[in-house]
Amino acid sequence: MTRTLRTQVAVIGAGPAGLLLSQLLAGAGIETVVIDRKDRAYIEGRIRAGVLEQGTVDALSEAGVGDRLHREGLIHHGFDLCFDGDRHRIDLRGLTGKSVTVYGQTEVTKDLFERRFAQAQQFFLGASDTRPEGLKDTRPSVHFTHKGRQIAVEADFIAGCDGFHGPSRQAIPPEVLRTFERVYPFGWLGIMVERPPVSHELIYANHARGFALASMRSQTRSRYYLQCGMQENIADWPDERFWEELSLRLGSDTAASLQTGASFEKSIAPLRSFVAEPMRYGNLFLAGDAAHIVPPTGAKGLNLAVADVRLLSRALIAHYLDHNDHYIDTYSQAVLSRVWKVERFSWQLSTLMHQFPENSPFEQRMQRAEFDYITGSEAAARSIAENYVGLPLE
Ligand code: RFL
Ligand code: PHB
Repeated sequence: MTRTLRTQVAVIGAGPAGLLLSQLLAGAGIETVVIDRKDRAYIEGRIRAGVLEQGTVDALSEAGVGDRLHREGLIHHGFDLCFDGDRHRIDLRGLTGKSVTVYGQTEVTKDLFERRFAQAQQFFLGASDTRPEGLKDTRPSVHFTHKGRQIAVEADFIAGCDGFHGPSRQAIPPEVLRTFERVYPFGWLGIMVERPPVSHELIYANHARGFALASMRSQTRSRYYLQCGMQENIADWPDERFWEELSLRLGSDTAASLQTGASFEKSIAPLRSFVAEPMRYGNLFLAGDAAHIVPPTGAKGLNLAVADVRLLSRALIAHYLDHNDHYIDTYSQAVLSRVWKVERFSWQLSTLMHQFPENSPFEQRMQRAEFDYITGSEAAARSIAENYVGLPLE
């Protein structure tokens, strides 16, 4: 027998997009039910993003989950680009007046979960076979199995915040949905280590052996990435090999300060640019990775998900509180206009900073010329900086 529940907004996905949307709507007195296929510990442990734009920090603060972020987040006023050993600082604050905050996605989701649980949010975690249905109806619904029971959640709207592989985007008929994609011919091999970072700011390096990134989560915990082949196996990357390769790519001056140790997480992520249009179909709205993916080079994925949710929450709040559907009707268009700009930046920085197997000497010279332009022109550096700190919401 199916148990049927009724809510205002059914949210599929309890990643940062779904949790924040639920939290923002709760602040306006709008009821949500959140459904995810994974459990809380799994979601909180998923190591991903590390850099938050000011707009993301503001959104989390407004949602009432900014306390620990303000206490523990590291404010960064710049970062380094390094090309064939030449290192250049992008002075974010000097060029834009803004900064970014280093605070892990794991911590963002922990803060959001804690808040949603404290407010007795209705969650169905560990759900399987989730299916959004009746998207063009006035009462769409989400069906799934939870602890062996069939559940149907009837809602006014469904928010598809279920990431790249989730069912929401797939529920949009193929003749309506248009997708755009670029898959990069390499991945990122990432490790986490309980050691102080090699530098107090992030370093993005393009070396003849491939890209490297020196990042961090705190003053004592570092996150490093190496460009690697798509077919590579983690088992072929014992820590010693990782440190050796990272030292080569960062260059001897930087590597001299590198504190190595045993990694406690190691994974390979593919790099992809992807956009699905439109982001609304009937009463289904897509937000975050469900609608778009950026390669991680610009640190934009989580920030983009938060920006979507800010616009979606505004649209739903205007619908319920002001009986105004203007923002609902313009949601897809407004979000996509910003999404494409962020896609462009992430693609540009990825193209500049990686070794592409297919690159001819011409493309290599183009990369070098672009790096020299950025380091020699304040206008070019400011363009990088204004994108990195985050474009305005609209
Ligand atoms: P998420 O986080 O993927 O959450 C989606 C949720 O939906 C659930 N789900 C389902 N639920 C029910 N039924 C189903 N059938 C379902 N299928 C899936 C999933 O379990 C999950 O809980 O998407 P969301 O919320 O849109 O958030 C997006 C971000 O997670 C993502 O964009 C970032 O992590 C990307 N990213 C980075 N973003 C940044 O802003 N700054 C960074 O520094 C940064 N670094 C990164 C990154 C992503 C990385 N990887 C591994 C892809 C570094 C890496 C290595
Ligand atoms: C990270 O710390 O995981 C990180 C930082 C910057 C990026 C991507 C990932 O551009």
